[in-house]
Amino acid sequence: MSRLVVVSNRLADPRKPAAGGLAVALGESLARTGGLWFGWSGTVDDAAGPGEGQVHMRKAGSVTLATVDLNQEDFATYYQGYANSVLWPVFHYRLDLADFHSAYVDGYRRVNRMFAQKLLPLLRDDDTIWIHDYHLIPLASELRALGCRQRIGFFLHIPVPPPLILAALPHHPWLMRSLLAYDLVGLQSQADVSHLRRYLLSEMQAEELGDGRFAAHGRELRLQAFPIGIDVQEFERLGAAPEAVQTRTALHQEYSRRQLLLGIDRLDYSKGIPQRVRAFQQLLEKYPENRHSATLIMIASPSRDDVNAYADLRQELEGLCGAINGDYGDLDWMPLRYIHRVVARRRVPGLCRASRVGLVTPLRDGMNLVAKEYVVAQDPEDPGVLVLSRFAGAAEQLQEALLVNPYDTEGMADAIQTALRMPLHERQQRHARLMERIREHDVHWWRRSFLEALAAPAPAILNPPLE
Ligand code: ADQ
Repeated sequence: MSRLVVVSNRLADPRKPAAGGLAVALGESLARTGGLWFGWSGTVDDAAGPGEGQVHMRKAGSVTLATVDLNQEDFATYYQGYANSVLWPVFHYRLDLADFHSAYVDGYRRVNRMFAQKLLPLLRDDDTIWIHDYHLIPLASELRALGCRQRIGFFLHIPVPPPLILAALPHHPWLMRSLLAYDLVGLQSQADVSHLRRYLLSEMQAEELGDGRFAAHGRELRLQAFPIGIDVQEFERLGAAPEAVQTRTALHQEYSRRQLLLGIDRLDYSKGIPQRVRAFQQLLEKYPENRHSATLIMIASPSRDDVNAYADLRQELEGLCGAINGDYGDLDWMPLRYIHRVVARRRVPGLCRASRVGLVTPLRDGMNLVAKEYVVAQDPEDPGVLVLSRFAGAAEQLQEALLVNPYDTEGMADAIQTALRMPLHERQQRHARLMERIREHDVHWWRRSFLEALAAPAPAILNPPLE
């Protein structure tokens, strides 16, 4: 069996309970074959010059973790700059928030090149390489330029916008062409595949060969949707553990006469958090019977605080929450509890289960794992209702959720009201269908199906060097 080499911007220890589905999935695949996990150490260290980080190697069980430090300039240009102030907003359709600077793209290229140089000597001939996410799009083309001929797959965790949005990205021909160095590109949804397909045809004059295969610039690329799932069994185990039960019981006691609504996100403008708060306000306004009886718990963990758009969002949200609590709150009831913190992973299932409504309302999201976690945490006899943005990748699979347009405040308030009033048999039916799909397409299915597709016979034209 060929060794798996996973490359992602950040790593997790595969032996420790992981904070999210991705770390679990990757850790497990690696532990199975004994593999190598390569990426940034998370440390910024100016000892080395730009693009000259040290590699640190350590073992975690059968997995070797190889990490590289970043110099301050690399961190500011590659990570904060091009990855999080250019690619993240553009791929989430927010051209207005993108901050284009040539120093950013230079840093991004430099770090991808450095990663390729540091990774290459660690590779074996029969390795299978699986590269993750927008930080590392050009990594395969940098590896190919150094002579790497191993099978390389790429999975993008964030959405792909329509071709004309991508085309607004300075350097998009270079960036998108670097995708051709991969043997397989995996995306979250059919919508993403359709956008990238149209980009390849219109901007890259690719030839469509059928079955998701394209030829361009003398190379062949395969495109396919692999919607990421969660580790259902692990999440169920977590839900049955004492901490989850305690969290649920404490919330039930505290809110015995009230219905809880829940939002859990990273504090990110793509997650539609202010829009959700406005919809909740509209709910209280339009359906006053919910005053004193509904409480929205919003847990938004700090994220990328040093990028301007995130600091602005935090201020906006604090103002909004304060205003709603001031306008509608009473001595014995606060409509909104806003918590700017990460909650311990073991408490997430309890929080979800105690909530009658799960609000997952991103403006754009590659998938959104919270939607799946919320459903899995429910009691099948008395399940809560998922209100889900149609613009989350998860909406393609989770059609039995109440699908909403997060830009339509009133429509969202109506959907929340429907969720709060939904009869038991309808909640049960919807929940059962959602569970079926989430169980079938769990994180293990995702990993297996991607790696099987990557192992499929090689394209006819394999790896001629990029010009
Ligand atoms: P993210 O944007 O980080 O991931 P998401 O899919 O929602 O988002 O997963 C977040 C994970 O972190 C979930 O497991 C959730 O429970 C946890 N989490 C979030 N906020 C938390 C908080 N405040 N406290 C505790 N835990 C919290 C990117 C893409 C997504 C895609 C994933 C996986 O943006 O679209 O689903 O990768 O591919």
